[in-house]
Amino acid sequence: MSEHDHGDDNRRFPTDDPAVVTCGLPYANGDLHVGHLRSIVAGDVFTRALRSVGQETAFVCGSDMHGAPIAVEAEQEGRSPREVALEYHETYAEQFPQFGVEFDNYGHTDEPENVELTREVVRALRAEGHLVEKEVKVAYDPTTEQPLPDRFVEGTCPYCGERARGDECDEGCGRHLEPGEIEDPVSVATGEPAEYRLREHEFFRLADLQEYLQAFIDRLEGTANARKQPREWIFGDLEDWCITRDMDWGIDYPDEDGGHEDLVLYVWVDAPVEYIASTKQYSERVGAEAYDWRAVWGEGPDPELPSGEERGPPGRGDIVHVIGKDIIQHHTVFWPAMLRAAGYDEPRAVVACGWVTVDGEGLSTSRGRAVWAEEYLEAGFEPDLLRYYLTTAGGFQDDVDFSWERFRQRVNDELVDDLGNFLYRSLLFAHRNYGGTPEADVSEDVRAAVRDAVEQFRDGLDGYEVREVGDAAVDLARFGNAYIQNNEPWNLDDDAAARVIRDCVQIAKAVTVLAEPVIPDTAERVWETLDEPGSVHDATVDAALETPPAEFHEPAEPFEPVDEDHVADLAARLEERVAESDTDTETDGATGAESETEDMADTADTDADVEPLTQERISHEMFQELDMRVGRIESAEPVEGADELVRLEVDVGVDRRQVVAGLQQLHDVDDLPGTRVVVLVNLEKAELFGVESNGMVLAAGEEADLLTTHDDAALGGRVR
Ligand code: B3M
Ligand code: ZN
Repeated sequence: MSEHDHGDDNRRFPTDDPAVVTCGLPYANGDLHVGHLRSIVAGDVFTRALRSVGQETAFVCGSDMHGAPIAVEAEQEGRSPREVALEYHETYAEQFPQFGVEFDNYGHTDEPENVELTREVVRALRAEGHLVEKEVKVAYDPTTEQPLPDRFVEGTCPYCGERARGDECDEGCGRHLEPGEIEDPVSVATGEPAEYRLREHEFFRLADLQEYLQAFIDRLEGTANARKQPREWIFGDLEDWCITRDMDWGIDYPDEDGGHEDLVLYVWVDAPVEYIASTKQYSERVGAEAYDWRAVWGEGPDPELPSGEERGPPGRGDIVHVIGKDIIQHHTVFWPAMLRAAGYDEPRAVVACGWVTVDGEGLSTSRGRAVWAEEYLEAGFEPDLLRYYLTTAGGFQDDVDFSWERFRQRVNDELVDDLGNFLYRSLLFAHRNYGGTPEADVSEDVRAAVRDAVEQFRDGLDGYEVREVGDAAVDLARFGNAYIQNNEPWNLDDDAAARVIRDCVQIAKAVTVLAEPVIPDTAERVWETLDEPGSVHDATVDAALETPPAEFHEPAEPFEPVDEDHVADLAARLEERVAESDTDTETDGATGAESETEDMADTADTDADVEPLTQERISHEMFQELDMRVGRIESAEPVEGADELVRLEVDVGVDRRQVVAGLQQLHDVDDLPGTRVVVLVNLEKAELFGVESNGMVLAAGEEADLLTTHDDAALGGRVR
């Protein structure tokens, strides 16, 4: 078992059941950019990796056609939402494969399969008694007399006070907002203040599923953010969720009783159902013997079973959702509640990635601060390079920064110098001197190194850490480079040289197999050089230790270095675009809502994984001023009204301290008591959300890994 962040009871892949990997559906209202590509490529890498450990799996997605964002865009263009959405959908369907993303099915939410399945789910929710009708305040445009759902209205977030758009506090606390919640609503179309009027809507009583969700979240696998963040909601008051909207564009609310003909379903009802619909389409195309969607998703609504209580234990399909971290709530609260109530199986894992920033600042399509899919391809770069960058630039939950210069550096240092160089020099040596794989046995050391790399790859997969999957191949190639260097086969006699080269060819083959998920095109070319039968796509990790062909072709350099001037041009173009859009928005009178991230620009070309080391030194005296003590957490509870903060009581031997720490999203609050920690006790006091914090608990990295002691240092003992 690995040390990664998956519970000990995780089953390892492959399982005996078919799996499905899904990616968050892109809204069909804008061009694809690196932000979309990060999670979509990750889904593709994850799927390929699953297949290479022998897991049967489907990989599905689709375009999200409904919802206010598309209706807004269509209105601005004076076209119908369907027309606009279909156009984007077709572009996406074409562009994903250009990045090596091979969905088994790419559908869209406006297709009949999804419409039908969605309505069936809603009918099941009603049959199970989970729907209630309520009057709510809905924003209205007083001039046009039109209701203003979701993105048609902007205002202030009632939770954090930031500017918010419709159903989402996208610049502040990130919460989902219910209709009527936004304060000081303004119509997006007219810029005029909106009014609130009472309207009748359908609500899903999530509290009915609360007990189920509490057990579900304990079982859920995936990244820590997806497993921890929802606990706050699931263990708090689960409010009713409004599932209808006053709009024309969307799936009609299945209104058998009449009175609600004018309502459509909220986009977040039908969007995730496309995961099922898309799997079903795939299954129907290849036949249920080849892949049965019901084996993954379960039986679905059962008309014979009117009451949820009679439902059996929850089914557990091997369903893995790969998403962006902004939609964790939808995938860990609303969606599993819908699935459960409708008799479908629940997700096994939710894997949520961080943002992509560009040159150290938030990606912003409206401000031109984005790298577009089309732009990248037009610049003539191989898709593999960007796949590698996005997959391995940081931990999956971390934000990853893209800059053209950093792109050049990483491609040239890691892909060209490490991976490419190893493959090229070892296969060229083998080809020139032996015409292929020399006859010799692979050494035990090299076998062990290959086995370790395979284990690293598997651990990455089982721990839902896509970067590790990518790193396994590059790390092994680095080992290979060092191996050649240390053994100097060019100075050895024939027999000894043959043994070293035999080892290197084996490493090269293993690297190729392990690299396939991240850089499939390159891996395929090397596979062909090796004259291996079939496609590396179909090879499993077992092939890493199988003997390569005795004869193979002369290799070519696997990667071309990225040229400095080329990326400088691209960077300049990007900068210009942002500057132009800044002057545009300034003349519009808009405020710089993203200015808080501006000072990060200086760090843009440093390593996105790790902060650079501080250069200025401090004196020993200064260090002595930090009074750090061994402590033990005695109690922990969430701070009311704060998403991240926990109030801790910490015993520091000579005193008991109340400390407020940002641990709520990253740790099980209930598990904290008993943990030994290191506390900075002479930090000035602070007040957070009305709670005094008297000290600081030390933690490392993005996941707030708590610093502890390993033997039994006494409480209150000084840390030096
Ligand atoms: N269409 C896009 C987003 O909010 C949204 C995802 C749907 S996934 C079911 O990231
Ligand atoms: Zn907010």
